[in-house]
Amino acid sequence: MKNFFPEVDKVQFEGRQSRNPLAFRYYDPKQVVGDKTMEEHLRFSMAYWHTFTGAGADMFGSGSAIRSWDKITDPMELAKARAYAAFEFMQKMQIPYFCFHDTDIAPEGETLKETLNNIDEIVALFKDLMKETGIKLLWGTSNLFSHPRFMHGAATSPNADVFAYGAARVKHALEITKELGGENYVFWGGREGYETLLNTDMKLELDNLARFLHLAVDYAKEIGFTGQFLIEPKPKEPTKHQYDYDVGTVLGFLNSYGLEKDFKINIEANHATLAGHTFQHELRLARINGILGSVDANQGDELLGWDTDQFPTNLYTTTLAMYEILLNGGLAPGGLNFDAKVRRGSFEPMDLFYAHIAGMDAFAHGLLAAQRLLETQELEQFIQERYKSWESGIGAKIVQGQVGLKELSEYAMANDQITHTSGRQEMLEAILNRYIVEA
Ligand code: XLS
Ligand code: CA
Ligand code: CA
Repeated sequence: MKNFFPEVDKVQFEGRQSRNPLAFRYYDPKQVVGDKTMEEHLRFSMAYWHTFTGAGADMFGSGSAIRSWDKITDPMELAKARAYAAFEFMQKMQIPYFCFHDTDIAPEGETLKETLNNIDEIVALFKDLMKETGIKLLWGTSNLFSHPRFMHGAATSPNADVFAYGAARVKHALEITKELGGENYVFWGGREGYETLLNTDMKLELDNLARFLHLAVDYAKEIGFTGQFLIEPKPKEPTKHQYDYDVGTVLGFLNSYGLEKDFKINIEANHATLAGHTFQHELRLARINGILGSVDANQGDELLGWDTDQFPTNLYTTTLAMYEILLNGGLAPGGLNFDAKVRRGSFEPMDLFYAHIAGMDAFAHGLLAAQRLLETQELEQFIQERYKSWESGIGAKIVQGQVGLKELSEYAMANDQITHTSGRQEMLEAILNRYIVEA
């Protein structure tokens, strides 16, 4: 294997006392936490697009990142060099999974056929590198949003030719995901939404989106792809309104179109906050509905109203996320995919290491705090006590469907002096802080 990162050896666990920025202080892959090792709980994945094709460009400036492979001018040779660099990076970081869009890995050709051939060539190289390193594919996807042909959407385009083109891409992306043993397949509706209702047939667009997803499910069955299908909600950006707005919206959509058995949800932290929810809210809603499938681990910035895709370093958030994930019984076959990019000013290759270490340690720390919180049941006991009026008396009768409005009215007449107990929010927040500090 080539050596694109000669400055770094394998990043190892050194423990809390370590001051080595190229070591893990919390993430110890083989440490057993509850019933699994950290590695099994966390199932970390690297996002190929941010870490190996992103260059730090933004609306106001071009790419700033220094990447030695970017000197290569032939597009296919560049794609191959990136693949070698990516597997070297993941190996050194002890990251067991990766995710990619078809367009991340190979250049676009003159024709659809040529584009798919370019992708296939890199897929063959991935296959070898995966075999050599043991690194696996968490999920594959097709990018149906960057190219101008998708300006009005893909599955929801007013132009049926675009629907057909998108279908061809998904067909191929499913085939390569299967070829690489991908454990999931993601749909993020990048341009599946609208800019204005003045030009939009919303009913036809939603029906077509459902048709598109049904076609994918049918084709997966046909070729024997058994990975989990995931939808990744996002409320806006790039479109003003995205049809996969948030978990609640996607849940309703899946149920209305008979897709609920075939899909789970890939929740991205920054998309949750863009939708005006906490990350924990989205995880909770998916979990209690049995559709929490996977996570795009990142964070937004409270002061910026867009999708900043920052590395997750907020322990409060990672702890609450891991709490939901543990209550979900884990994420497998999903995982924690770092859909995160280093800041434009963090332009050196070393920053890729520091960023992933920060994210992995933040989630490992969160896992330890959450596991402890579940073991002591401090929160769960409080919640159980808070809802105890539902376990007996009138509460139990309501739950069991034994009373109607008439009986409830009679009960209320005789019990109209209501007593409450405190919600103790501040006390609970202090308890949570204690678990995080002590983990
Ligand atoms: C963009 C999305 C995208 C999906 C995969 O905001 O996060 O990267 O995860 O298409
Ligand atoms: Ca994402
Ligand atoms: Ca994002």
